[in-house]
Amino acid sequence: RTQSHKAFSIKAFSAPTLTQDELKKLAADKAVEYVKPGMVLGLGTGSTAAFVVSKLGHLLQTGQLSNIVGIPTSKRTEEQARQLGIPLSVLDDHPRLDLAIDGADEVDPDLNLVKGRGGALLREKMVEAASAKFVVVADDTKLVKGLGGSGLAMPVEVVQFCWKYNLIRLQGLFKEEGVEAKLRLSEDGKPYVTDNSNYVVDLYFKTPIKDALAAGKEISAFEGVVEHGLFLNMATAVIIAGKGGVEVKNK
Ligand code: ABF
Repeated sequence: RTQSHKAFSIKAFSAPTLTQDELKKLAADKAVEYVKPGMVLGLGTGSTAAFVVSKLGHLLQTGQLSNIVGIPTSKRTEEQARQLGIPLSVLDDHPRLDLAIDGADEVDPDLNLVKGRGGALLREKMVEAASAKFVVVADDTKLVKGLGGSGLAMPVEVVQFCWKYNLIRLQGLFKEEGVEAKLRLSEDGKPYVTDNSNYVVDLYFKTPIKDALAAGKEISAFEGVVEHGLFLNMATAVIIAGKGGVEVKNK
């Protein structure tokens, strides 16, 4: 597939001293410009998406925005949005969203993503698939040449029942990439449990995934796999903040 997206940069500032959090906030502020009154909005999860939720709360509280409904992608985000007074609903009542804004763990040159290190990939994928537009917010540390290329986890949500069986099958599927599969643990050493009461198997690749589309289909075909963290052909735009400024890449 050719890289057909258009990119442009806004170099309105020189930002060599900005922290990673400040870069995330810049990307979040840019994304919020896409939000218009009357929209049904997917609210992402993670530290970058939290800046988006926080900005939306501020705009609502100061009367600069009105009449939006948020669909949170996790219990954490629901809690944050509720505290900020953002009106909330669920997919069952709003099965078609206007816009979703969320972070990512990896972004490749075709705007395909790895998501889910924050553990919310199932609800994120459902909400973002239901949205007419999906805008990703990230700092430039998330850019990779190929998915899996960061060396960090690519998560797969699995049912708790016989999770090890799926861990072994996932490890076998990616022999060529030299994958290591690990059950995600919480800080207390117990298995991490998702908002939908499942476990997460994290896949660590030694080399990027060769064919992410095929890989996604193969992973999904395993019985007991609930969802995987490959978000392919879903993002309509990616907003990346780096030292040089904010870049908007459109699909
Ligand atoms: C969510 O939060 C996840 O899909 C992704 O795993 C994570 C990114 O978090 P952060 O913005 O904190 O890096 O978007």
